[in-house]
Amino acid sequence: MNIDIIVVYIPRYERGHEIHFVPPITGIHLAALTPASHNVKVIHQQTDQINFDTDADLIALSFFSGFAPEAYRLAKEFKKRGKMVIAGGPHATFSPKETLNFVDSVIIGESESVWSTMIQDAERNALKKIYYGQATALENIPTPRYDLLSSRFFVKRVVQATRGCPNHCSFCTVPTLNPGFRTRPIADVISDIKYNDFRYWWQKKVVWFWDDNLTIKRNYIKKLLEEMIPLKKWWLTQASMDIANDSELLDLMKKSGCIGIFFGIESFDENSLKDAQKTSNKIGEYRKSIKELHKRGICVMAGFISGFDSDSKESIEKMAKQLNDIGVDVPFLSILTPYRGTAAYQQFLQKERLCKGKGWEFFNGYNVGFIPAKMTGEELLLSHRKLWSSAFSAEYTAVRLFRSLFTLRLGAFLMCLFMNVFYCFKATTKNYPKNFENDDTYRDISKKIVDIMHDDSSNLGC
Ligand code: B12
Ligand code: SF4
Repeated sequence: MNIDIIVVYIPRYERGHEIHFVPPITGIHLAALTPASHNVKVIHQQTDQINFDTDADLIALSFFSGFAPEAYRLAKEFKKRGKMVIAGGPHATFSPKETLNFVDSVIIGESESVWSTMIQDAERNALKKIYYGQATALENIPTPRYDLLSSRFFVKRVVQATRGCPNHCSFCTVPTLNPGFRTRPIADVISDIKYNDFRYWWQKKVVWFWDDNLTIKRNYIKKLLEEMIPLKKWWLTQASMDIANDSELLDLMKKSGCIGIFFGIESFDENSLKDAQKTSNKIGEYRKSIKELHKRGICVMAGFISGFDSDSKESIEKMAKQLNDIGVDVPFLSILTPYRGTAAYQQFLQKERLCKGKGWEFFNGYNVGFIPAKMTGEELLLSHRKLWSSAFSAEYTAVRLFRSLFTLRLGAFLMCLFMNVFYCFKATTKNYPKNFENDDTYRDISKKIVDIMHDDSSNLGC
């Protein structure tokens, strides 16, 4: 059977990305799990054209909530051409009933336990409507099919060593999507890291862990890092801020080639952190924690969210300076987005604060899909854009780059330089985050689902 796995995407900037930095792991992981008797292609809509006249028998769509309207558009086009269409990923998992309006079959949760059964059923033309994936042990996971990635991705080696996170941040679906914290055998992870059939030196050098929270289980991460030392790679991941108190871990991170850590700092406001149930973040320690990473030359990337109930226009706009003051090297600035499967979603639903009539395209992390507490949705959007523009202004970018020249090791500096220039270029050429109020591409498709998208009976088992 011919299978096209499509990782769906809607550009989140007005003119898209100038360069495609790092790919998702989902498509190339599913391709690696596919029995060798099938022909599989992985199409990342972010970089590749969609071919509706493909010879594929089965179209497998993976998508986040913000990309659901495009996934539904693709599904309609493929169905028109007589293809079998299936869907999985975070959106289909939490909105299976809605997704089934457009596709033949949906997988809820992780797919390792059911992917080959699903393919067999498709071959027999006997797909079930719903497949329930179990969160299984992460043994025998094959190396992702890096060979199927478009040459347009700058970095290619994305790896996953663990799944899940023991924390329960109110806006995050990880605890429900990937229940429990599970680790892969270290030998398997090392074998992914040793895959080296890439064209450019940086693609051979960089290992990007797409884990939810890689450093949680200290014994495991320390063993993994010991094994990574002789490989002389440059690696990055996301972690909780409390790692800053574990100097043994930080030293090992440095020794094994860590160049970047992403922290979800989220906010400079105590009440917002409480709202977010982000108990591990201590505002008074932000600067000191970042310094601990800088001491080892590691670049600190950090996520900040605008739109918590305590946020005002002023507090949001102020963050551009605050994040520079505490030493963040690369900021990621998003708008609070209540995804299905989170505590935040339940709260907004109960308080009738979800915007009726706004489709899932508003749930891409850069638009407003709920009613904020202290301002209007338009004001929140405007404050976020002001924050984004000033954080990536030439002035603030120069401050970060100048500091990083003296604090970061080579790989970390190069990455910091690259990412800051990437965002600063967007800001100075006015390639802003896309505002869906001004874009009606998905209006018709979204109109069809706005009545059911927040209907809780659409959730069939998560
Ligand atoms: C790595 C990651 C990223 C990376 C890579 C993005 C990407 N496109 O993959 C980066 C940092 C760029 C990123 C960015 C964002 N992310 Co992100 N990210 C993750 C993370 C931590 C891991 C995902 C992953 O690779 N897992 C490993 C792979 C192997 O598993 P998987 O994708 O879940 O797929 C499994 C199953 O879902 C299933 N499956 C998936 N698709 C399909 C399709 C078919 C047909 C089948 C059969 C099965 C199947 O099979 C797989 C194996 O079990 C998740 C958290 C999580 N636990 O999911 C958040 C997560 C996916 N991200 C999320 C969000 C919101 C975003 C942003 C919008 C954040 C923002 N505010 O900007 C941006 C969007 C950017 C973009 N361009 O896509 C949300 C999505 C929620 C939702 N309902 O949509 C998640 C769940 C985190 C959360 N907050 O809850 N992210
Ligand atoms: S620490 Fe990160 S992965 Fe874990 S629940 Fe919070 S946001 Fe999600």
